Amino acid sequence: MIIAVTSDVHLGREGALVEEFFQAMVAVAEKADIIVIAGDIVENDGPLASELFSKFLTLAKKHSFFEKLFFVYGGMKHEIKLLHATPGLLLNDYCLLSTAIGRVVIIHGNNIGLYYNSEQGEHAKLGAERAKKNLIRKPVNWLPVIQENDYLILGHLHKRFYHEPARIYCLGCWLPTKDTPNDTGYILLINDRKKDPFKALSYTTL
Ligand SMILES: [Mn+2]
Repeated sequence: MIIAVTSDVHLGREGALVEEFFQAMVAVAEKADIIVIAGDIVENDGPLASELFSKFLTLAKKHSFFEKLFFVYGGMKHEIKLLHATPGLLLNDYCLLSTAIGRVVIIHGNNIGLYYNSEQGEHAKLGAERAKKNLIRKPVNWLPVIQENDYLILGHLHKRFYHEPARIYCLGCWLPTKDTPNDTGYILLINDRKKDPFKALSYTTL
């Protein structure tokens, strides 16, 4: 199984890499069995965000990947409103996949004690590790009980890293970041048949 995951596109926000995102999705869609958007696909439910979101869905239908899409809720009520107004979408608070490498749990991350902007660099890794440990110790009612062996894939921080020992992958975003270009414009591919299952693809090389 090949899972494509990305998050925090923020369609409708000034500077968001919209065309780059569209093109990258078309490029990876063929390879992927499922495409998970882990929250914050849109900035709000305003006219620009709505228009760009419709454009994305039209593109998905045209290139035959609409049926592969799965949306995980992000951190904003406006987004949920827009997603709910669109018929035929697969939506949930999380995406849980049983794969050959074990369970892969994809959530946005805003409501598990991950703080945007307060956790940078190595601290982001530690913050994510702490959040996962908390979920294991104190399960929450909107998620399956998380186990240590689960791979946890997160958005929200707008940072991109793989914390391998803790089995946590943070996805980055589609907003321009001058200082840390490594965070912007990536799609994570998880191939559960490979020895090295995680591979991040940049839109610049797709
Ligand atoms: Mn975001």
